[in-house]
Amino acid sequence: MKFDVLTLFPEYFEVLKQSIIGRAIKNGLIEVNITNIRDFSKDKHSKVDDAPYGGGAGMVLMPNVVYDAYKALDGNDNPRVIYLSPQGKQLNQNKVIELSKEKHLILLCGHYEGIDQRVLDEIVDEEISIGDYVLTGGELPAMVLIDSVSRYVEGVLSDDSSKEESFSEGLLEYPQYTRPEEFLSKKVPEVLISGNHSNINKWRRKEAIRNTFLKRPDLLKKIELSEEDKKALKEIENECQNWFWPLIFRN
Ligand code: 4FV
Repeated sequence: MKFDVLTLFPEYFEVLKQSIIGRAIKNGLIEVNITNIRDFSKDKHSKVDDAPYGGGAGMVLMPNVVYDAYKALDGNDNPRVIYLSPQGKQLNQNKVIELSKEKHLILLCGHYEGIDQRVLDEIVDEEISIGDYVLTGGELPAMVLIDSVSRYVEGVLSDDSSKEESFSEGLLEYPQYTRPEEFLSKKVPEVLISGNHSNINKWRRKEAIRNTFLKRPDLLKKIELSEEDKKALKEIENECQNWFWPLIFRN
């Protein structure tokens, strides 16, 4: 999978050379090319931004430098152009999985007040946001997208942990434990050291439902629960009732 990034701050992406993504790049599983938009400024001072027509605060990235940087990329394999912006649809696991099926993504990183609308209309296929807050630039969102999408590229993750994780089935994850068996006089749940894998899976499914019920009940509405899940959810609701009401009516 190939990522082309158009940015004014290529140094931002040095961190991608670390850890799992760094190894995936070294092993040729993914390719990340960083293009500095400023290299396409024909201005003697490498100017890339200008004041907004109509007045107002801040500066706007000029259309021609962005367009020339884009045109310099190889577009033979019909790349999908994504503009990272707060106006985009929010990135979620389903979108991540969808994008991981693409061969070539071009990620356009904004800065200042944004980019001239005419070049966006000309080259952008899709706008994606990583959340309803304003950042100083699109670089961090681009890295969030590269990291989350690369995890679905075959071979990037050593084991198939991407298959069973938060949001993979629309549920949050179950709690994890590892050695030591006792920590601050807290023991690991018995079932996890029982070796009985069907009980372990049942327990993990129930705890995933519990976490989702307590932390993201909105997700529960979006997924199809099995009869066993519904039974587990009922038990969880009752358990919550048992500690909730006494709390409310404690004298
Ligand atoms: C952003 C976001 C974001 C807006 C102005 C860059 C900044 C500046 N991008 N998800 N949230 N972008 O805040 O994607 O151009």
